Formats: sequence, structure tokens, C-alpha cells
Amino acid sequence: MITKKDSRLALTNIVTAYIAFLIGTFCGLLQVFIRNNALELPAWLDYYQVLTAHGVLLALVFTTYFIFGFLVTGMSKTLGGFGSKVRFFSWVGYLVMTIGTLLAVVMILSGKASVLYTFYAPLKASGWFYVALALFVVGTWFSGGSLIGHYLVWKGQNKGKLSPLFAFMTITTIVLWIIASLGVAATVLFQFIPWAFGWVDTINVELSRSLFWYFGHPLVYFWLLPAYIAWYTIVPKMIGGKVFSDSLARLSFILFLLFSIPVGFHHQLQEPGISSFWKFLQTILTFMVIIPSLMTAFSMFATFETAGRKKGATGLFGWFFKLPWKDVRFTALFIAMFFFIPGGAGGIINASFSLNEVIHNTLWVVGHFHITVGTPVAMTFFGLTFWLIPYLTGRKLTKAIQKLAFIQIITWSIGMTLMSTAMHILGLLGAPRRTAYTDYANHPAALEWFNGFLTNHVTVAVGGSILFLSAMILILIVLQSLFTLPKAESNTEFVEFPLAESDIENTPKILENWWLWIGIALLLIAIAYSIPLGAMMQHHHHMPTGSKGFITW
Ligand code: HAS
Repeated sequence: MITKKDSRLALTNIVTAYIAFLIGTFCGLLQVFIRNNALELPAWLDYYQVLTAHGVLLALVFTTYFIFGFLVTGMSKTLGGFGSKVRFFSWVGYLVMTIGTLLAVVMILSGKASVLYTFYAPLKASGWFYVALALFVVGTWFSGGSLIGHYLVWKGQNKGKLSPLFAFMTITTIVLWIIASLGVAATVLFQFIPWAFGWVDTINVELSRSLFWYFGHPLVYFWLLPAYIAWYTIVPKMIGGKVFSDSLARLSFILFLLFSIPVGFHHQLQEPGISSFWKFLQTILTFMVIIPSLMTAFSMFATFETAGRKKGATGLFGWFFKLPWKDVRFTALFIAMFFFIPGGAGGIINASFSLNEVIHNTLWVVGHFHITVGTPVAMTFFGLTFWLIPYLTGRKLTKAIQKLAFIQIITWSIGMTLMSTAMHILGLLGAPRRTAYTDYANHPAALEWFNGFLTNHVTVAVGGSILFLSAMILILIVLQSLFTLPKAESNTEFVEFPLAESDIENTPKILENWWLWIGIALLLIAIAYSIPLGAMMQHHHHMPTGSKGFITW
């Protein structure tokens, strides 16, 4: 068990995450109905408000709070209880993030920020929406900074020793997040806020989008890496094995630190304001960032096979039958990994310059991120939640709740397979994303998108509805884990934090040389971004001085 005070900090973050999850998934349900003309919204609410809330609450708020809840627990477990100063700054971070979140939600619901979660200029929300985003990011700097502080305290007491794998991975994730968030902080503070409050008339759109995606792609690895931390350090424990290779695990995280950021232009391949040379350079770097995910896939298979053979598995796939399928804590994470195969493969298609022409701004991309953050990351978080809340509340993981958990991950898998597959195919047929309607004035091509099974918006709606049902089951599991599950009496009943051991005696110390890796990361960023961003900032005579704001809702 970790200390009561650390449990309360972790639990507050996790509960906040699930409040955002509840509202965000409800918005998702509204979306599939509106897009199929099955729902009229009240006058004060429109589709783009709902979609903005869906993206902000699920992609930014749910993920970030859950990640801090999980990392606080793991860091307290592996490095020992937080000192009072570290914990204080964690609470400051939580508070500032929450003020930001509440302000953002108020702005969205009052119709002043229907700009979607990427808040692209020249769509102009109320200045207070951008203040809310800035507060949220500053809050994460306190929460993240306090985890680094906790690590430095441990380092001070363990000079020259390699940190435990969980801690190493946590720090890499936080460092990646802080470097990446500088981009969004820069555009929000120096571009959006002055513009939205009317202190300047125009905004440099290309620069604001480039600074956003400088942040936006590593944002996805901020979501993914905590899931990878669970795959590397928790899954082996649950299958009766150990970490396949400590060095490989650390190297994969270092590669993410190096290559997650100088790749943002692959979200902007269709934008005229960036020359093909820089797009191509960042596409090559994007293919570099795929490598640590392939290393992770290899690690996972090696872990399964090693553990399986230890239990007498033979042949190429004997290990498959030795996996603990009845343990929902494992099966949830396995299914999460499984979805990442098409999810990741789709990413490779997205990043392929010419193929991006076909899929950009279509439902294909929406399908992609529902089987990258929407299942591999989200279902890993669900799988962690099943034991993490009982672990933190000292309650039992009863048979009944495990059965409900199986129903939850199976319904999620069915709903997502339907919704994401249909979205991928509709996207290939040309169906755009981010629109409140799907008939497009009954254009013949658009009417095609209501025929067949997987080429049908109705299938998207059916999948989305099943997902919502699954989400409600998860909320039920969370509520029971918080309040009604029986308290664990004996030690055998206490839920453990399943952390695999990882032999670090062969791990090269250079892997934890932060200044080396942060230095290389900053160098790669400079190479990939300084010239194109510099060019965007110069006010050439032919360069537009910027755009005024548009309020299209
Ligand atoms: Fe992506 C757009 C490229 C990964 C999320 N992505 C998005 C958006 C989001 C998102 C939210 O190049 C939309 C943003 C918006 O609103 O506009 N993505 C990639 C690439 C990867 C990738 C190359 N994306 C992710 C992850 C996300 C995420 C991870 C969230 C968590 N993505 C793009 C591009 C776009 C894009 C363009 C812009 C498209 C456009 O034009 O708008 C790579 O990281 C993927 C590498 C991963 C793999 C798979 C490895 C497989 C593993 C599991 C193995 C399974 C096992 C289990 C071991 C190559 C690790 C056992 C299995 C058995 C079968 C037994």
C-alpha cells in the first residue's frame, strides 16, 4: 500500500478523470445521433459545442488526470512516499488544472468556444477559453514538475544508481510533455490571448497551427507512453514473467523523447504554407518515431513467449494458450495492444505523404484515433482502473466486478470495431470529418454513405451507442470501486500493485544520462523547426500579416 496522503492525491486525479469521461462520452453519443439526423439539439446547444466538449474532455482532460493519478501511484510505490513539498506542488498542479478545466467547460457550454479541441485559428473563441488552456498547461507543469522533484529526491539518496524502470519511464514521459507543451503555451500566450482579447487585430494562422502541432503529435505520446509503462512493467507481472529487457524498454522511451516532437508537420501535409522539404524531413523523422513502437511490439511478444515457455508452452504460438485470459486486468491490456496493430498501421498510412492526400480531414483520421487513443490507451487505462481504485481505496476486487469488467471491455471492443471500421471506410470514400451532418445536401456521392454495412453512417451510430453503453458500465465499476465494494480485511484480500521485476545490472548507465538525450532531442527540434518557423515569423512584403477572427457558430 502507498501512504494515505499519496492515495488521496492519486484518487482525486482519477475521479476527476472519470467525471470528464462521463460528460465526454455522453457528448460522443449525442454526436452520432445528430450526424444521423436522429436528434434535434436545443437552440442553446449546437453540434460544434458538443464536439469541442467531447474532444477537450476526453482527449485532454480525461487522459491527463488519469495519467497523473497512475504515475503518482507508481512513483509512490517504486520510489517511496512523496515528501510534503512534492505533494504540495502536486496539489497546486491539480488545482490549477481544475480551474483551467472548469473555465474551459464554462466557455464551451456558454457558446463562446465552439472551436474544437485543436482550437484552430482563425476560428476565434473568447479570450478566457485560451486563458483556461494556459492554466491547464501550467497546472500540468506543477504536477509533472513535482514527479521530477520526487525522482530527484530519490536520486539524491541513491547516487549513481539506475532508477527503477517505472520511474525512468515516468520521467521520460514528463520531460517529453514539458518540452512539447512549450509550443502550445507559446501560441496560446503570445498569439491567441492577445488576439482574442482584441489587443492585436490579426493572428498568424500558419504559425499558430505549426506551434499547435509541434505540441499536438507528442501529445499523443504523452497519452501512449503511460499505456506503454503498463505494458512494459505491469503486464509481465500478471503473466508470471518479468520485463523482457530493461535496456530495450529504456531505449524505446529515449527514442520517443528524441523523435516525438520534430514530426508535427505530418499533421499539416496538406497545408500550403510549409515547403515540401520540411514536410518531407519531418515525415522521415515520423518513420523514426514508429521504431520504438515496433520495439514495444517485439518486447510484448518476447514477454509472452518467455513466460509461456516457462509454463511449458511449445511451438510458435503455444504461449498464446498460457496467457491468463480469465484475469480481466490482463485481458483488457491485451485487447488494447491488439487494437494498436491496425491503429499503428493506420498511422503509417497517415504519415505516408501521398496517402495523406486521400485521408486528410476525412473520417478515416477519426477512425484512426479511436483505435489509437480511443482503445489502446483508453482500454489500458480501464484495465488499470479495475485494480487501481480498489488498490487505492483498500477495497476487494470481487468476482462480480470482474465479470462486469469483462462485459465492459467486450462491449467496448464490439462498439469500437463497428464505429472505427465504418469510419475508416467512409473516410476512404471521401466522407469529411468535423461536420454536423452527413447528407451534404443529398449529393449522390454522400447518399452512398448510407448503403451497405461498413460503408454506412448508421453503423457508426450503432457502434457509438454500444460504446456509450460500455462507458456507462465503466462508470458503474468506478462508482462501486470507490464506494460499495467490500473493504479488504486480510492481506490476501488486499489488491496488489502488480509490478514486474526488471534486471538492471546489464543496463548501460548512459541510458539515464538526461542531459545527453534532452540535448539531442532539442537539437533535432532545432533542425526540424527553426528554419520553417523562422520563415513564418518574418513579415515579408508578400507574407499576409495575419487573419482577423471568425465566429462561425
Ligand atoms: Fe496518429 C492523426 C500518424 C500513432 C492519435 N493521430 C492523429 C490524430 C490523433 C492521433 C488524435 O502522419 C488526429 C489529430 C487531429 O484531430 O487532427 N499516428 C501516426 C503515426 C503513429 C501514430 C505514424 N496517433 C498515434 C497514437 C495516437 C494517435 C499512438 C494516440 C494515442 N496520426 C498520424 C498522422 C496523422 C495522425 C500523419 C494526421 C492525419 C491527418 O492528415 O490529419 C505511430 O506512432 C504508430 C506506430 C505504431 C505501430 C503499431 C505497433 C504495435 C504495437 C502493439 C503490438 C500488439 C501486441 C499484442 C504485442 C506501427 C506496439 C499481441 C497481438 C497479437 C496479434 C497476438
